[in-house]
Amino acid sequence: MDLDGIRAEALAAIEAAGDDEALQALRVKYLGRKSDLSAALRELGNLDAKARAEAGARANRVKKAIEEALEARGAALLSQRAGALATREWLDLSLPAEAPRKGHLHPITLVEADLEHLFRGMGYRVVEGPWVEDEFHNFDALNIPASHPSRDDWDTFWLSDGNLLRTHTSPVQIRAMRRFGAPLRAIFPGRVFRNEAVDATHEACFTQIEGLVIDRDIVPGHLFHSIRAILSAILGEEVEARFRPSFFPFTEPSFECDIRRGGRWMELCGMGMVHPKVLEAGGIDPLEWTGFAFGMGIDRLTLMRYGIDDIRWFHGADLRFLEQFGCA
Ligand code: FA5
Repeated sequence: MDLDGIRAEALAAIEAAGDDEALQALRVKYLGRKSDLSAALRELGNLDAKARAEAGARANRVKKAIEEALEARGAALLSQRAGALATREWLDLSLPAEAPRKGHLHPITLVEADLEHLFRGMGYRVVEGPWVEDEFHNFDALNIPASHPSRDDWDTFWLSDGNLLRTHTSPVQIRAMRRFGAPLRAIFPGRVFRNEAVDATHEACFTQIEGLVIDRDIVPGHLFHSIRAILSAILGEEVEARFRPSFFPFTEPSFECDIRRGGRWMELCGMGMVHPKVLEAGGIDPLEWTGFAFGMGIDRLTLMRYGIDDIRWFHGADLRFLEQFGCA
């Protein structure tokens, strides 16, 4: 084939090549050792000097043209691929990001956090106890032996292994006394469980915050003052609180605190001076140390704080209720 024919055919084929593999095959076909161009170059030796120089120069121009065409087509194919990739995986980094959907704290958690903050400011440490308790910590060590009728006041969820879901946060009193000894100033917030009929002010799973202060010469006045200080910090001064005598096996004397808002009284908190038997069970000498303890219902405090009429809203699935407590 003549050189012009080789060149025309090669350039047309290169222009039509669809990918790198086809281009490589064309490179071999038109520039390889067995190509027509190589054969033509080999034949140059048979020509006389002048014709050889002329034909050699022509052959080299054809070779160069083919090489350039191969390179140009290769570059074109590469930019085609890059263009396709850019279309497929297009990303505009200047667009504003979609804001993530933010959750927020549950109203009970908000009140619990405020309580913890206030108590920490008064020098209390925060201690948590287990939800699954044993009979000893939940009852016996709190001066409630098996035969004692007051055990029936707590409708207990018993577990098959003899343990139970704690019915109040008071068992943590024993754990904390044994762990830290006296003097002690601590709160124990957390979930408690009772197999109880649910209504507007009673849940089967609710949250308490227990407080325990052990020191020398503690008197009920310390207790009343502390409770009033906390309540007015959480609810504001306009809340009325009253203390009345009550009974708990683990405190003597015992009291209950009710609060009133909007004309309605609600029982909020059990409390009293720690019973000597409980101090003993906690490994603390009742002749040397005295103390007060209280157990407050955080769910009820939250009802009062936000003017909510029914405790069942807290664990219902209605997000319209919960979303009112998110920050804007
Ligand atoms: C107790 O649980 C005692 N452990 C409190 C205590 C601690 C007394 C330390 C003395 C010393 P009581 O069962 O009354 O007591 O519960 C305490 C508070 O938890 C109640 O005043 C109330 O605010 C809240 N509470 C009780 N039952 C429920 C319930 N079913 N749903 C929501 N809140 C409840």
